Amino acid sequence: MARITKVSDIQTVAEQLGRAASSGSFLSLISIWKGDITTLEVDAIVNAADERLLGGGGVDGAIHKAAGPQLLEACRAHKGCRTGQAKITPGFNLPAKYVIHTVGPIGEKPELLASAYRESLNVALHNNVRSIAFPCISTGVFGYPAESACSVALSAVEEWLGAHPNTIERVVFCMFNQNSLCAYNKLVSTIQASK
Ligand code: AR6
Repeated sequence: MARITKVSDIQTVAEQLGRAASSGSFLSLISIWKGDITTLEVDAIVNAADERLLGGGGVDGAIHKAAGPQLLEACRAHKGCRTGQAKITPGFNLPAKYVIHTVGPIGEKPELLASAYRESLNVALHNNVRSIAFPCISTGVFGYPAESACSVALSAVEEWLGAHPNTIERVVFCMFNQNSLCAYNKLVSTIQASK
């Protein structure tokens, strides 16, 4: 069994930067964390699925494997999910309580990618989720370049959190490879410099 990481053990970006961000500010609500999303103990992890919601490779395959076969049954009941939308299931054997399944675009389509982040957060809000972890949606099999995907992801989440204060307490951006981690860190430095 892989080691489980609790959200309370993950530093916020504000903490990582060693700066006193006012509570509720964007940098105090987000974390950049490197590792396997299936090992995170958060209220919800997000799955980068496809429109059929029947499992697949990449993070989708890893989540189904760790959650167990009940996840596929729960997904079937949803009868698919449109690109840019999101659906929720229990997490079954995962340390996360829920899985929010979203479908990112194939290729570089920023509006649909932003929608996948926003709709996942909307579904989270309606299910009283306080902590949520995202993988780098669309940047694997779906071929979205990591740097531009990170930029869309951070803007969409910042905008959503700004519009929904005092709701979700932590958004973890889960990086599985060095490429995505570098892209995120670069962007966070830019955000930090501009605030
Ligand atoms: N934890 C966190 N991130 C991961 C993990 C993991 N265990 N495994 C991979 N990643 P991808 P997509 C990262 O291809 O591009 C599936 O077959 C990976 O390094 O999983 O949205 C679905 O069924 C990359 O940065 O998703 C769809 O058919 C990111 O997750 C299709 O792939 C996304 O890569 C969706 O493609």
